[in-house]
Amino acid sequence: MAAITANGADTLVLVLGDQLTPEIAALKAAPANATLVICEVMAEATYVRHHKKKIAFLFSAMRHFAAEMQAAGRRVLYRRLDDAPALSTMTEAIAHAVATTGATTLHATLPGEWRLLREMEDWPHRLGIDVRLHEDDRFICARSEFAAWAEGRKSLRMEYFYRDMRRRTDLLMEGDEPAGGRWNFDAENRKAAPADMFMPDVARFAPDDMTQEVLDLVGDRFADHFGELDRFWFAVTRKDAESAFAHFLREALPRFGDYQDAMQRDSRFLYHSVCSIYMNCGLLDPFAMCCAAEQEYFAGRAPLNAVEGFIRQIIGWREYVRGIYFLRGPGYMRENQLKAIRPLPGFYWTADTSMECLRCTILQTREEAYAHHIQRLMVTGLFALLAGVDPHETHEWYLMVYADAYEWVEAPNTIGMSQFADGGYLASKPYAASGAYIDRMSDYCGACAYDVKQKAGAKACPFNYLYWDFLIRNGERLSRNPRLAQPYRLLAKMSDARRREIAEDSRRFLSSLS
Ligand code: FAD
Ligand code: DLZ
Ligand code: SF4
Repeated sequence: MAAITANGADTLVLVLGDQLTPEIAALKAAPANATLVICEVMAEATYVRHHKKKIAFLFSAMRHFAAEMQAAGRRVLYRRLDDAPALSTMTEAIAHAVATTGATTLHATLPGEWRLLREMEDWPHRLGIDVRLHEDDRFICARSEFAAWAEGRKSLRMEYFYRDMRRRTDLLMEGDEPAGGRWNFDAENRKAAPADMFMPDVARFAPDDMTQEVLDLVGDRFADHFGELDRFWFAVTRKDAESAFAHFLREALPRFGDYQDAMQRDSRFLYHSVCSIYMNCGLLDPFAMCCAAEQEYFAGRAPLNAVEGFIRQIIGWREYVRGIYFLRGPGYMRENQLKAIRPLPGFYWTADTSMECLRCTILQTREEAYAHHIQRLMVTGLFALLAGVDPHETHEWYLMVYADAYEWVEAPNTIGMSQFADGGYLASKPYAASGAYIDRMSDYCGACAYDVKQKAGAKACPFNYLYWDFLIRNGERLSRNPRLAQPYRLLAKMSDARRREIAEDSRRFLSSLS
């Protein structure tokens, strides 16, 4: 698709790579003859060095979106990465668009990262244009509404926020009561998957010519970024993303709840939707997805524990973490209340480790730019937490390696939920566990060089001693947490010899990482 020059329009509408929604706020607010500006820029692909598949996915989805908007009669100014003159930042791209069109007004929708918001706030002054920034109404809860909900609360637990969202959306409600008499069916959603169970595959789409062109570009220009480009199967249009979601409703939703926390070596997606990629860039509408899932329950095609669990992840967790991100401000990404300073181990990039759970999850991440929630939280996240890895490094890793990662959703999950670096603002206790958790929920341990049943020594599963070492190391900060009372009681009864053994195993193992 050739770049198109706009003539004379005095209004631009910026559509970012994660705003590919025809009804996005800025497009609704601007006049119909305004020029859409969509730009591939180096700075957005490299402010962290994103996974190759993530860049290819977004560039291809942006190009397809631009073509659709043009076909629908909209005027589009599309900049490809290699278009001349070379422009490397969003500010430079907008300055160029302003200069070539003579525009005086720019409509934009609130970006999902503080970094870009700060850059945009400078545009009226730097570029001499009137910038009209609109709230992103693809989210159910506006930033101001979340702030009002949070105001004066001692603790911001997701569960209470979620109940309000259920009432507000009327999803799975029977009058004022939750369907089935309970708000949350999570207790039923913790089954391990049997080895011989049928697993549906994710919906896969062959790259068309436009995607192939982008794959060549990314392979050439981002060759040294993490991740593999082969076997690219993501949907890059709304139509295909909708059919991927329909495939999930049909094939996987009924068992989504039961096996939500399960992990399997040979099944990378289990019963997950693999739709965050599409939702987060605007190809799918989260609320419409929840309504469609609710219909599956009403029609008797999916059980309540599955449908409630799915809806909770979206109107609960997804909205809640965004609220936290904007409430806590740009300093949140630097929080480090456990004072963890270890560099991220090199195997997070190479998958070269004898710990099978980490090896499989990182390998999958390298190949797919996807891992499901429990792999992120209870494998890579758990290891970084227990090993005391600098949370900012961990945060940047997650932001780089997953195709669905934008700071508004990634940072609260990493800094708050996974690394407890905000000291418990988001989570009531750290997600710390020994190898027994991974053994119960996965088939990784049977194929591992370490023994999950051994507690000490060179063969023992490292999670088993690192768990206790983490609790001992952070005793001053964590031992008064009521939700950790039981492990700290056990620790109080532990012999000095056993404590020395834990310290020695941990020291030996952790020093081998560097
Ligand atoms: P499913 O299991 O099918 O869940 C359905 C949907 O619920 C997801 O598509 C997603 O939109 C939403 N959802 C589920 N859990 C969460 C959550 N904790 N926070 C927000 N939304 C949620 N999710 C991202 O979208 N982008 C990220 O960058 C991201 N980084 C994460 C980092 C860490 C350390 C952890 C622990 C979690 C992170 N998550 C992130 C949340 C979650 O892991 C992903 O949303 C999920 O794995 C996406 O896969 P799926 O679409 O198959 O999800
Ligand atoms: C992630 C990303 C990448 C890789 N490239 C672009 C791009 O070239 N142009 C663009 O508009 N957006 C891109 N994005 C998404 C932005 O980084 C995202 O909009 C901000 O981080 C705010 O969420
Ligand atoms: Fe992971 Fe430990 Fe199991 Fe190995 S034994 S797969 S390191 S939990």
